[in-house]
Amino acid sequence: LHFVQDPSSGYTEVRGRVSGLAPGLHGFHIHAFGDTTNGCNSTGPHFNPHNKSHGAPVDDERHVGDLGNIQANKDGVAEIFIKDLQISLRGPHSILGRAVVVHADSDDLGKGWP
Ligand SMILES: [Cu+2]
Ligand SMILES: [Zn+2]
Repeated sequence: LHFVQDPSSGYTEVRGRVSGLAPGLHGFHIHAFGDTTNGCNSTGPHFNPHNKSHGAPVDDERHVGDLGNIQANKDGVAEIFIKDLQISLRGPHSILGRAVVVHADSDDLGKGWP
């Protein structure tokens, strides 16, 4: 995965590909800590510097780390192209040193799952 931020617009692009997935939707988040020694557990909660509720990437009420779902094709490959205004590569919203987590399950985008 590549993360590139446009300094004028503030948009951060996430581009790349994840393979080895089950076909379908998978939650895709930035978690608070870059510690993967105990799998997903040691990466902490979704990166949430403003103490908001979980949501969809397009929602105002969302965690900064809420990047929604990625979709794997029948070969288990997800092509990723996300543009997001909340994650950043510097400042208080910086995701540097944190973890990118791809979940086995889909993210319901705040409609009932943390
Ligand atoms: Cu997550
Ligand atoms: Zn969240």
